Amino acid sequence: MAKYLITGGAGFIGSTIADTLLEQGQTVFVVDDLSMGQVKNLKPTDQMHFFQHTITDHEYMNDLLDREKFDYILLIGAVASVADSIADPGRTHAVNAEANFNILEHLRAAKLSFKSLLFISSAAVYGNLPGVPKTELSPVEPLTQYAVDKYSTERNVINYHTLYGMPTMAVRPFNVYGPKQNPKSPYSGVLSIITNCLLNDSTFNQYGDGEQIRDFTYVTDIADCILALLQEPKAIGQVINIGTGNKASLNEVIEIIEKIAGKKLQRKVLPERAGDIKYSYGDPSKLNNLGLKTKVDLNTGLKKYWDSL
Ligand code: UD2
Repeated sequence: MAKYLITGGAGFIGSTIADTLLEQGQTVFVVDDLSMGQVKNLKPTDQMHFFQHTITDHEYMNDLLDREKFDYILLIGAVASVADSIADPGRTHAVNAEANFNILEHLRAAKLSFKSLLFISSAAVYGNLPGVPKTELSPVEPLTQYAVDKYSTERNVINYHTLYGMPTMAVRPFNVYGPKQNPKSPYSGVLSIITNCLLNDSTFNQYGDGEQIRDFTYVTDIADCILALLQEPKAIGQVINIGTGNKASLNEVIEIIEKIAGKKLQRKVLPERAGDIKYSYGDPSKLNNLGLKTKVDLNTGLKKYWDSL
């Protein structure tokens, strides 16, 4: 059995991955400052080691890496929202860029060996340039601090493979949804905000005309692909989109959820949000060519998500 480090492991995606690893009998170390993550997301088993700490404490992270000698490292801890990064670019940079750079650089300088490291970048790096679906070779246009930091860390992660031979990789998930996404923050993913509004009969603030396009991807699909990629030698040194390859407008998604919930969403239409991307969906061929693909379609995923609430 192997030893995994998950930064941000108490959060939405990180804790979903941790659940799967614990089921496999692996040992999981989580570092999370609980700014978005929640202790209740973590299964309290002997194999789970939780440290409530910020990844921006470089000395702390370096000591942990030296001491524990992880087999696999998952860099998931992040200011997870585009809007949040616009509100606080300084903190975003410290968490999403500097903390990850410190980890990479410490692994190199201290000559720590590990089996593989995966960084969760984002489809947000593609920005608003024309040309969809996005492939990994599409030009990038990081429009916000969130996207800039995701892109720069992604480059570092790949360069530490090409320059120093480290077994690293990065993925660009499209919009992730599903159980455990924290709806309390106004900066949470749109689907958790919508379901929360439906449950509480509160009004949903819709930014723009609702015709923005996204590829909504179910969280267990993201988790399964990530865990498979960690074991895939062909993924080393690569940047890989993770998405379904299907697209839906916000209006379409709302229509599906309304049917599932059996009620209408009250909406207030506001101007488009600064830094927002209009059309975001990708081509998952590179993932598929490695024998991996998402399994949960939007109708099934939204039903599963609604039933979990
Ligand atoms: C999401 C992820 C981000 C990144 C990216 C990759 C979240 C919070 N953000 O950014 O981490 O990986 O996808 O593609 O999951 N909207 C409303 N009302 C609201 C909230 C959102 O109308 O209350 C709109 C928003 O203006 C946008 C769309 O819904 O057009 C999706 O917004 P989002 O914040 O869920 O995600 P996005 O695509 O900015």
